[in-house]
Amino acid sequence: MALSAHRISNANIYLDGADFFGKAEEIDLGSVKAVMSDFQGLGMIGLIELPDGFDKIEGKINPVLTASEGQVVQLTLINGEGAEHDIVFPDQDTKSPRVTGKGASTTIAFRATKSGDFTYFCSVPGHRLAGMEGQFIVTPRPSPQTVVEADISREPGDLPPPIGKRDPQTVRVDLLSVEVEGRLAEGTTFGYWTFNGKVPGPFIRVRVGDTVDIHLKNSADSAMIHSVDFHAATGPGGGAAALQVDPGGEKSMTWKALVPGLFVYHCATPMVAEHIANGMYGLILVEPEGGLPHVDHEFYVMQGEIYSDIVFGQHGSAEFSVDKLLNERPEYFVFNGSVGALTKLHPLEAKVGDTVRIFFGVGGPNYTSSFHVIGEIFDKVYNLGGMTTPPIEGIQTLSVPPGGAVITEFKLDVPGNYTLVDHALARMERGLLGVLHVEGSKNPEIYNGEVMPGMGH
Ligand SMILES: [Cu+2]
Repeated sequence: MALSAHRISNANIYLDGADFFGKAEEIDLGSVKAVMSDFQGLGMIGLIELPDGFDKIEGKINPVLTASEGQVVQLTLINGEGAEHDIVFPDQDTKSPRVTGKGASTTIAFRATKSGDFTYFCSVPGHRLAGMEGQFIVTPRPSPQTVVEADISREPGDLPPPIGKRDPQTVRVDLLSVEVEGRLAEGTTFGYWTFNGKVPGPFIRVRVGDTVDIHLKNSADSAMIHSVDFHAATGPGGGAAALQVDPGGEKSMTWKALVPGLFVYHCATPMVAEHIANGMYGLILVEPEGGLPHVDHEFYVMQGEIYSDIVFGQHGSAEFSVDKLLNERPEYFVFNGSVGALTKLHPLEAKVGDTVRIFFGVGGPNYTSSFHVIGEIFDKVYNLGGMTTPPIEGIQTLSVPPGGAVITEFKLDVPGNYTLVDHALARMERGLLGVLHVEGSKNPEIYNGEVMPGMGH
């Protein structure tokens, strides 16, 4: 077993081959101890503890540390005995302060700038010779072809057709967790974690009474464990208790859809908020018996926050910031994963006279949306995504919490552009905007005025 540091920009240290999910755990690696501290809570600091006599190790294997090129590595070194120690990564130009005395510790963070097979060691004279030395492997960045500005935004029309009338059955659902560098905004990319390569994940559609046969695969080039929690499922973790999947692995289970409604699903691997913030959320509709009334268009929209290390609008390759996440200070708010996803890239399209239904959910992970379509009134609303009570009618703005959803329906009477917003409108300035473009004949009886350029047109 080796201590390996996968993508620890937020100080996660993962132990290859150790099943540590869900608990803080001490794992004895023989000569070196790795302590997962406060694993489910804030910080998730991995500790390397040097027990008594560590510097007398002869011929014993020191932990192999791994990271990917460009990633931030954070380590805490704890002194297990009285002598002075430090840890040096000479090829990364990094050296910790010395720690003196039992229990003393130091934390260092550095970016793994070079890829290759390197060593780390203690620079106190004689300690390296005595065995305080280990391997530090930095895997190269993926080739540039895989980090072009991929459009990770799911199109709002990308959802399966209605189920309608049929008997309950078993429905196989395949999800693939993929970590991908994608376009966050013009000139800015972000390291997304996704279901099936897009944000939000695929829209899943079943009917009440169906059994979902979920198969979750984790891409072999993932750095993280991933999982899925269905809010539509009844049982531990909404499935996540049975569906924690290592990179390259696959797990499956079945669960029965007992209650109709629109539900969120999301990755539930610690730090859960990070996995959600990086894009791992989607919606599952459990249709009531007989299905929903016919409409002309159905759209799939989800809201989320992006906690990038670089500020809103700054160009470059943005990395996730755990500090901003924990302080609930997102740089970006987005519909369908990126700035412009529902304006420039994939606007919603309809015609005068059409009826539309928007399946709207909030991945979050932290902010409640005040969902509103400027220039429209929701004729019918399945509030909070519930479908066992009649819809409410004639609604302007909907409060949709993180991990919550809503179904809205309305008819289009007047041509023009209708703007999808969170009516906490400061978020529009951080990227949260969508457009429903409606073509057709004017309807002066309902709206009679000259629309100014750029204003709803
Ligand atoms: Cu995940």
